[in-house]
Amino acid sequence: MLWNHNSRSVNLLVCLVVLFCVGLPSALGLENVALNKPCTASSVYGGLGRTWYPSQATDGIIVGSGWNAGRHASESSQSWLKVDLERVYMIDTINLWTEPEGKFAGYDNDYQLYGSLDDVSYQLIGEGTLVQGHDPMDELAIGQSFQYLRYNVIGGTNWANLSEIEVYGYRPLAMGVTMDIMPGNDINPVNPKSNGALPVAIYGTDLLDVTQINLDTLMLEGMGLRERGNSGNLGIYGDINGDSIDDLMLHFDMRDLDIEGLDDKFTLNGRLLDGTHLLGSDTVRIVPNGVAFAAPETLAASWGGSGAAIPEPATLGLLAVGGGAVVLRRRRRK
Ligand SMILES: [Ca+2]
Ligand SMILES: [Ca+2]
Ligand SMILES: [Ca+2]
Repeated sequence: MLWNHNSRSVNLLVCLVVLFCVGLPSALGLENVALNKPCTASSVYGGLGRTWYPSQATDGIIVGSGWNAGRHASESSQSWLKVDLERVYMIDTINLWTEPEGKFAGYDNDYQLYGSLDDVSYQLIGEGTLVQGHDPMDELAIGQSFQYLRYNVIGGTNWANLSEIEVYGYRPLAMGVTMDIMPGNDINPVNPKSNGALPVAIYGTDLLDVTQINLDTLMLEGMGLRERGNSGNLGIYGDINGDSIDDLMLHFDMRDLDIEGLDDKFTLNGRLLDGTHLLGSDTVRIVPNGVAFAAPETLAASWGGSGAAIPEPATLGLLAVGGGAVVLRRRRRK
């Protein structure tokens, strides 16, 4: 039976249910989460006295305001528009609009719509044809979580264009963070029996102000934060990768490491002060007993605020709905 041999799966399932009951508002709470979000495009038409900017595809205006690539697209020479929702949203539906009026009525775009969590790996989530004037809108049911959407025009008689993309989603489920276990060490050796502290850096970005992270919520494979000495400080803020944006340096308490089911990926969960879930991950190498593990004092010294470049921040680790649920995992009591 499931909860006899794998209580972790049950915990996750319970957390998922809790998340859906508590975390997701009713359908009445749906809003256009693409409104005024940043867009980029493969090309932009700037003729006839005006420019059809990518940003006009998320300005909330359908008639007479949209992006135009200024070219015909084809399967082998596609034009695209990309929207960054700036957070991962659970998306219910997406409405795609071409011009409902205008002098090119009847001209069309064949499109494919893609979604992505990390702007690297994209998944096809819809396709169709938008016909100016005659059939200007497609409503696509999505039911998945994404941060990035890419509208690819793959053919049609009209220049590649999009008047508006409306993305109806729930409040942000999660935001990916770039983190580094043992900054300065590419291997990240972890002795699961250690009673020490595991140093972790979370890198600030234009989107992530690390001072807005709720430190009490951070959990890494069962570990919470360890106070630094007797200072009462749980984290130190400073720029450690030299990009002039403050980062957050933390010590996780190895005594709380959840040893059951340990593998070579450590996942970080937490929340911002506004409740947004944070998710990140980094790989580690589990090493046997007896391998020296740096004491917190040594690691603190090695950080020293030198601003030295850190070589290998982890690639963005994102888990969509399931990952968000892990946030609710309880800290193990000793
Ligand atoms: Ca528009
Ligand atoms: Ca590292
Ligand atoms: Ca930085």
